[in-house]
Amino acid sequence: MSQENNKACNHTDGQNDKYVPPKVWTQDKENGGKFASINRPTAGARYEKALPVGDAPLQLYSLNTPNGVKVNILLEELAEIGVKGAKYDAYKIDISQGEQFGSGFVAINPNSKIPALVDHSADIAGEPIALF
Ligand SMILES: N[C@@H](CCC(=O)N[C@@H](CS)C(=O)NCC(=O)O)C(=O)O
Repeated sequence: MSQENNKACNHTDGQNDKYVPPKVWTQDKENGGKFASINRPTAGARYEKALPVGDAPLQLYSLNTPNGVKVNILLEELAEIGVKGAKYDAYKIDISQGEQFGSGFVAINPNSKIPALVDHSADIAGEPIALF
């Protein structure tokens, strides 16, 4: 890694020096904005909801946001050049309705962010691999 890159990755360097996160997060005021208002200083599922699972090796849970479509674009490009292992089923996770906080989604991405993908063609200790 170059010295310049090393500096850019060093989070104790520069503007974040003075920030000390609290031991316990509390929400003392409402956030503004459509998406900021759904954020909380906690993580984890907010309600029980299993995710659908289809027959394709890859199961994609996402939405057509600029971040969300990137995985679809990659998988479509791979299909175009004949990569059989890139076959996928896609499911909509409507982040404006809080679907990223359902228990099934949180189990594959504790960050509650789309896109998330589960690879059923690979496994670690008998479990499919979740990527996010
Ligand atoms: N680099 C980010 C991009 C994902 C991201 O920010 N997704 C947004 C939508 S584009 C999201 O899921 N937001 C829902 C939320 O914050 O509750 C990640 O993968 O963690």
